Amino acid sequence: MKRGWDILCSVVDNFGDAGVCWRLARQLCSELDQSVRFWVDNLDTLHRLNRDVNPVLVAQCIDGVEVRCWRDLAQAEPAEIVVEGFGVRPPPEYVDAMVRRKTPPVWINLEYLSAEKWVEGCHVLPSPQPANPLVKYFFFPGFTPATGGLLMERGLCGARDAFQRDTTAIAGFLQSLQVTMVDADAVLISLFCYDNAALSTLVHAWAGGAAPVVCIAPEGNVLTQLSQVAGRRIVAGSRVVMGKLAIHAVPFLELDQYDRLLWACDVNFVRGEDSFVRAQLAARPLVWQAYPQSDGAHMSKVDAFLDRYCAAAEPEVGRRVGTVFNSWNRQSTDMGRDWCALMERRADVDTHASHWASHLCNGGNLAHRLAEFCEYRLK
Ligand code: TRH
Repeated sequence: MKRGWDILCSVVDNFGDAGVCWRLARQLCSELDQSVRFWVDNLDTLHRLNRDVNPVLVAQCIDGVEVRCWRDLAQAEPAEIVVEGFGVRPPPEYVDAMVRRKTPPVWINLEYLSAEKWVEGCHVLPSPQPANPLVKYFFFPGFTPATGGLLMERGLCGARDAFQRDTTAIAGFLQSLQVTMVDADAVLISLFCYDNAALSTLVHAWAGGAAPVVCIAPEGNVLTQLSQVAGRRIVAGSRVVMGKLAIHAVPFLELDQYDRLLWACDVNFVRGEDSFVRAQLAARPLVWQAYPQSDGAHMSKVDAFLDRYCAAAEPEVGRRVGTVFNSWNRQSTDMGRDWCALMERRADVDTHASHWASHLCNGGNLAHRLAEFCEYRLK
């Protein structure tokens, strides 16, 4: 049934919150024919993910989604389903209007992704609101049937496979980024990470290794870090050679282009939440940096993911993957050595990444599960 949705997105920092909420909004429209308003407080960030978004318009329709400016939310009549991304608080006027609705909206708090076991016990738990008669439901993405699943568009795996088989399409894509593969056997790596003290040792391992490496780094904090390691200024468009390593700095890509980058590369360094999921769905090996938390809580997330990711891997391959993830997240000087050990088993790591992606593609689809849950609550 066609329902009205309000998706509320506040961009605290970085791109992940907008990336996840925007993906959900698009998929609800295109695959489930839902009517979606997307309320966002930072149109500039959304514009970087999708250049069709005009950052100065307070209302516009993009990919079937009505994109609206957050400041108009207080005056809006709430939709049948309200999804707040990552606990963002709607303005009190809007909540009052939710209370006044004849049928209360289904109110969802879309949570952060974690592979930890406790997520299953909290998924779809109701949270009665102390100040009003509304009930909010926690909706957790996750890797098991007892969670909300992952965001993945219908046809994603088919499009990825077709692209990965099409060497002309890959060459054309790399050319569009002005990346030249001087050596066809070079290991192609995309690099997206938080500030990480282990980057220096990794770059030196790439530069001094036996195999040529091409590292594609989209614009952002990573270019500042690479500049420090290389001892020269690296900006979008720069190409820097250090021994066996060629660094190509490219502009920040739109979401769909970024997917292509992940599909094209042999290994993807990703971070946070959304690029982390997209790299898994790219069916290529990944190295994930979790969003660092001062109390070290991110390491539990890394361990929980590794438990699932490596469960079906050959033990030695799983061990090497785990060692690299740990060194990267602990920002250890062992990172260079651990990377080399991982690459010794490159073929097995590739196969494992491909099996994992198939496992995910056959698993839960978040947009569909969320729509089913809301429909059930509305009936
Ligand atoms: O930007 P992030 O660090 O976002 C994070 C996470 O969401 C984290 O959970 C949250 O707590 C923190 O912000 C505040 O990393 P993430 O989640 O991978 O989001 C990056 C988005 O940017 C993702 O949607 C992919 C997209 N992207 C592009 O579209 N083009 C690019 O060139 C790059 C590098 C990324």
